[in-house]
Amino acid sequence: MVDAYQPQDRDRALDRDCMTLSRHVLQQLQSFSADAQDLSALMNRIALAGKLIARRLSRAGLMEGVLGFTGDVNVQGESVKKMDVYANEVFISVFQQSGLVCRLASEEMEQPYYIPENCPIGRYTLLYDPIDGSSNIDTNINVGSIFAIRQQEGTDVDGSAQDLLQSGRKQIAAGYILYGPSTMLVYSIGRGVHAFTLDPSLGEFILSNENIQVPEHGPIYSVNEGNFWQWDESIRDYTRYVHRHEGYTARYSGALVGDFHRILFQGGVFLYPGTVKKPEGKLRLLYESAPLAFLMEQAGGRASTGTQDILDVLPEKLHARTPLVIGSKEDVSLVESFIHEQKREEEDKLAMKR
Ligand code: AHM
Ligand code: MG
Repeated sequence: MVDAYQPQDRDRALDRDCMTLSRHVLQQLQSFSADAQDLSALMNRIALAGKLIARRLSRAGLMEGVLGFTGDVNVQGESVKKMDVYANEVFISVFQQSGLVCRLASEEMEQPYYIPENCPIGRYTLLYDPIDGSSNIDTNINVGSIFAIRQQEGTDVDGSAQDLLQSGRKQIAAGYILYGPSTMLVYSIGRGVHAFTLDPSLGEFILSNENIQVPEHGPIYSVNEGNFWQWDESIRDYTRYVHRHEGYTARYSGALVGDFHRILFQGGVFLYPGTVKKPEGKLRLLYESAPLAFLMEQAGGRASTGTQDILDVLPEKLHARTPLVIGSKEDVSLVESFIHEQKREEEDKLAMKR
């Protein structure tokens, strides 16, 4: 016999379907103040950007002019993909006539982009990586977008963006969108980390995981081991350690957002250390490492350069890079212990010479 349908079942299902991103922000802040409305509207626009990008990615193989390179090289010296350009412009478009964001800074633009009509009242800057992991696009593997919101503290029209050269503790919100088998948006406004899944039938991001906590330790280590020859001895020692101990498993997708997402849910550590070719690593502080560090700390984990908390790093320029070690507390500490050990040995050697 089928159980009788209970009105409370319907209420629960409806309540779940109604927990949209904008409602969740307001609920978190427990306020309808202007600031709360702003943050809710900001997240709503970012969600719209995510939906537009997800839609284009889902049909990329069927459309002309979506996949492949543009032929240009960006400020980072990397070849630009057509999807990078599209996604970069989507974020600008969704904030036009919003009155919210005066300035946007991204991986794809040498200098910040101003939306003049928003600037008299727009009090926020959006920092973002429009398509993270773009090498995955042409083979239909997951990619993401990363974002952070900061209060705007300057209106430098010379593009130097001096006020952005502050620590990640200045972020008021951060998150990412993962374009995977389903599209997910994960965010924090400093009150825990929450994940939303895009329900295609509604066209809305609906709350799927609230108050995510990363395990204290996890089995995953995520690093591009093809760079082994380029690493410091300490990072080589760490990888030798996990190779020789039971309980570790390697996962590396080539898209930080996907690798981070797995660690957030299952525990472990992601590393992109400095290399011979890139002594500061590959990842950019302001719109890759710092937003994810904000999320990881909110989820009870840690993010480090190896010697300093990522959120304390002061960037010297807009597109500054940092080494990144991020994930479960115990696993980040283990990587750091190898780095400290190497430093100590080097100091001892120096002292002996004197
Ligand atoms: P991108 O933003 O230009 O795509 O670069 C960042 C990506 C990360 O998503 C990923 O972790 C890393 O670069 C992969 O780099 P590599 O191919 O050197 O392992
Ligand atoms: Mg990136």
